[in-house]
Amino acid sequence: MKIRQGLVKLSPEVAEALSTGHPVVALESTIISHGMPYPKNLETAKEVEAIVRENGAVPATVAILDGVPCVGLSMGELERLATLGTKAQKTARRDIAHVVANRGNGATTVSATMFFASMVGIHVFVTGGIGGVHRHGEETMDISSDLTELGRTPVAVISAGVKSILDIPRTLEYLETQGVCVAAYNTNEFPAFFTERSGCKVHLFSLNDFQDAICKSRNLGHGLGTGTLIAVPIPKEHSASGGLIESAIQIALREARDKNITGNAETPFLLAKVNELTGGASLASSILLPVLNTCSDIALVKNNALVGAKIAVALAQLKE
Ligand code: PSU
Ligand code: MN
Repeated sequence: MKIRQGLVKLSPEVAEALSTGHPVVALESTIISHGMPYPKNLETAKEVEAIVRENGAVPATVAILDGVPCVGLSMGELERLATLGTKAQKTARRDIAHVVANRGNGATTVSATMFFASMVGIHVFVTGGIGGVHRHGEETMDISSDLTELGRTPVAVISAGVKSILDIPRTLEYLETQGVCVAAYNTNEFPAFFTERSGCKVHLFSLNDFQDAICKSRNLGHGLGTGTLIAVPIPKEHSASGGLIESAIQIALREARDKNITGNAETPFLLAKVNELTGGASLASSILLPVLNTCSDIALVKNNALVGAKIAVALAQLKE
């Protein structure tokens, strides 16, 4: 691993883990800055890091602070990012150069986090949900750069799938075009984030399969070079609250269709409507993102952290 001095800052713990082959799990930071209000965001970020540690891996939260891309944040840095909230710039791949050049503070999305993870040699990355193809994306071309990143960066992304406010079947089509291996954890159906089922079939993987497939995709020829998307279905104990949110999403989608609300007006409409229907607290900030960060979101990201840490540990053992 060769990183030009000063380009990316590794925390001492992450640097040590990478140099000794200890398992490391990357974590994104848009979920912290834009996904939840302070102090819930800080609390959740700390809990997710703790779950990764408890399961034998080192967490590496990625963010750009004062123009310096950081892989692994200290408690002070995590606190700073959490209090900055939406003042930190939501940073996807295309925004990286701008934030760095302006010595700004950037919260990395899935695409930017994958980029930095891969750059420093981290192969496993955990998040809540990834971006996808928006509904009516065939007209608006609103397709998250998370999908193209998965097509070009060899990192395994563990998530709960894609929220149904997005177009799940088209998201999977697009990932197929990008050559991305999409798998679900212990099932052959891609989950719909808040519910176990989307109706879309994908590869079924168990823990051992992941280990094998991630390694093989890296080692085949010059490496496939693509990422892997691993979707973990919502745990049974949260399926009741997840189901309620999903029903609210379906009602909101119907209303948007009836009122002919489309294009970039649709996501804010859906989020506000679901918030109203579920009596969700403080979702105002999430209007900025195609996300609904609720209690179920937090439960999901924690569950993904557990699975991701296990995959990272299994991968590290395989290399020995
Ligand atoms: N989906 C979620 N929660 C999130 C995001 C997506 O359920 O927090 C965030 C992630 O950081 C993801 C980004 O990478 O939104 C995608 O944004 P866009 O659609 O603008 O590419
Ligand atoms: Mn977009």
